[in-house]
Amino acid sequence: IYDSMRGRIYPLEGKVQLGGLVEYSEKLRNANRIIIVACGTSWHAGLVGEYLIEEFARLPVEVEYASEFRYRNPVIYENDIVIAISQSGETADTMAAIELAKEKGATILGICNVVGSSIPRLTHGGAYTHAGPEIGVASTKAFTAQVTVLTLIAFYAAQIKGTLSQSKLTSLLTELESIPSLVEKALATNDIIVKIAEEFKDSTNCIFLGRGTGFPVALEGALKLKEISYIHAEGYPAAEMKHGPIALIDEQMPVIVIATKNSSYEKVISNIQEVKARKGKIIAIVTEGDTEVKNMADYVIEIPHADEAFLPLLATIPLQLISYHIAVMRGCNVDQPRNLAKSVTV
Ligand code: F1P
Repeated sequence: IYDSMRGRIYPLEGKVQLGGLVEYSEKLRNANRIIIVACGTSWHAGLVGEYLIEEFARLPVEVEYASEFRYRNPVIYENDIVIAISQSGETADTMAAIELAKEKGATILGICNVVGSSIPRLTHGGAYTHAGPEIGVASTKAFTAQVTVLTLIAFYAAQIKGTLSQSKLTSLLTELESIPSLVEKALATNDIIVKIAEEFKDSTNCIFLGRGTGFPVALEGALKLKEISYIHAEGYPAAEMKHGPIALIDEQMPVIVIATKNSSYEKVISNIQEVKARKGKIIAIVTEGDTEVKNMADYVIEIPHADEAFLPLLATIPLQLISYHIAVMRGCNVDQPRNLAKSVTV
């Protein structure tokens, strides 16, 4: 199905291809729920998918760790759509979660990177991300590619369900075309990130905060730092900080905050103030030209302005670069981190 569908263009103004997923538009129209199953970085992409699909298509989404889902006897209905996300296409827990959902009669769609891997063969249909081979163990470009597909699914489902005005959809699709050049600009933050990495490379802990889709981005930023730099890091929804992690903040604690100009901007500013009041060090990812956060933060990393729907695609890049530079400065092998396997097949 994947290959036979490649090249089909869904009528999102003729601009968007979603591989074999377009075969399932009727299922999508009639589904009461989407369940996303994945592990690790792919699970974080799934969370972004939840926020965007619920926001745009008003379709309930649950995001499950495949390793829990497969063992916990979950409720699965025949008209559920299960989306399995996997870079390698070989993750054992994700495969077992698919088998379980299939037994219950759900429709299984896949988002995978490795063409010809096992998971696409287990699904009814899906889309390949075609992000190219991930040379390193830790998923990076596969993550942004997965998020791109999920963003498109959110737009697609919104169009099918009629939950988004044509003018909003058109403006999002127009902006979508500028994302590659905005990503280039986000990559140009490299120089300031080298300085930040130099200052924080010897940290033993780090907190990542974000709201809305900035929250899964924060989780992913923390995972990358753990995976390749071996620094203990936690990602939190910014407002959850006061329910525990705030106790950890002192002058030694770097706090990386996604503070771009979007619907949660004002609330994030108050979270930054809470950290500053406890002498934490703020590294803020801000929208180009921001002055308010700049006055409060120890460091700012400016990324270009874009609709909130595209925030995860842009804000992820500096976080990946921070982990990369810190890891290199600490002498870690960024491609082959200790104890990690590219495909977790057991
Ligand atoms: C999931 C994953 C990766 C992580 C590492 C171990 O793999 O947790 O996110 O970076 O490589 O496996 P996948 O199902 O997306 O291939």
